[in-house]
Amino acid sequence: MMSKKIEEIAAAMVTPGKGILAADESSGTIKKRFDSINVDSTEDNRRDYRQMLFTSRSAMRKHISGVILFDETIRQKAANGKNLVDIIGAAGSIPGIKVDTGAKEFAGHPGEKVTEGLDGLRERLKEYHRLGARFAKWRAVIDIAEGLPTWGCIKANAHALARYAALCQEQRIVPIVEPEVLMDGPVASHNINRCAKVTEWVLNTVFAELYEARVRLEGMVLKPNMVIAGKNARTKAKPEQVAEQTVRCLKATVPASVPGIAFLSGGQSDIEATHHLSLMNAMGPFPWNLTFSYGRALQAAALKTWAGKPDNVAKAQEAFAHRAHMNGLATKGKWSKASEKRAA
Ligand code: 5MM
Repeated sequence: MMSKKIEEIAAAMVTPGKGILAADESSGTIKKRFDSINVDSTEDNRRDYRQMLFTSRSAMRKHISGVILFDETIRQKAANGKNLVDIIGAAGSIPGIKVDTGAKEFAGHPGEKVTEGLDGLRERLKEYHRLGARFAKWRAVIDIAEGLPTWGCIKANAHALARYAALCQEQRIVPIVEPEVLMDGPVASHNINRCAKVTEWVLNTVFAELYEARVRLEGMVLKPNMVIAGKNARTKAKPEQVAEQTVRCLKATVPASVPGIAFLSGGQSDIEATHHLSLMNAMGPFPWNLTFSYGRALQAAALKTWAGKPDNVAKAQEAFAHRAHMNGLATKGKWSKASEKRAA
């Protein structure tokens, strides 16, 4: 019964036509985003911004299956006194929560990080479930650089992801398992082939750890990076190469019992992230649904349009709805550059 419920939630999170809004920026990250539009990162501004997203009716109802929240947001009320969590639920979307406490310097491994947050996690999950969260997220980051990543870093992060996922399922919460191979590597040799090798290594390690931790794959969602060249790579890969190599890598590593894969955008432009997802879905069918769990690639246009001004709320919601719609098309392999124009 317990696992059946988890399986149903996981399936709903990756329904074709819909995807996940990652709105769980921690204090440092949301400040960076607000700095880019010259808005102070106050509690009220953060609330107003996120309220603007969650009350964007057309986006939320039609294309957003779930929203990942930060601890502050899951406890916050909208200006009219309603809980933000209830606003998300009323739109037919599932509230989720980021439960890791951040990627920290990994002792003995210069240049690498390990994600923390396992201490007290069982109790925190109980509270988040009471507050309305039905899924959670934990993000591990893996850097590509000269001599990196190390086996020690991949193993430690995969182990933590698996322990987190098992605890979530124990508490009837669907774990989003997010091992992110970063695009920001400083080395010019960080091309698509290197990303493919590292991503395959990481995903194989993560699924071995999930198996040992007795995580039910039917009740989880994987949130990986796409296989893509690093930002400083000498050669940039074509969209078709990104799609082909990502699908090849996932087929080689992700068991068919996983219901869905919701990609992160990782620093890709809005259009790139949509284009890549659409190309992949056009190559299907696959054993799992392929969808989005974007932060920047879903929010960038809306954030810029909002710019902290109440008068801009309606326009910002339109920008968000447009991006959500485009990515909804991409989950069915039906997006094209013409769709952007038609919708505009
Ligand atoms: C929304 O950003 C999430 C939280 O990041 P921090 O812990 O660094 O504040 C982040 O985990 C996000 O969910 C993933 O990176 C995917 O977002 P992008 O922007 O890469 O699609």
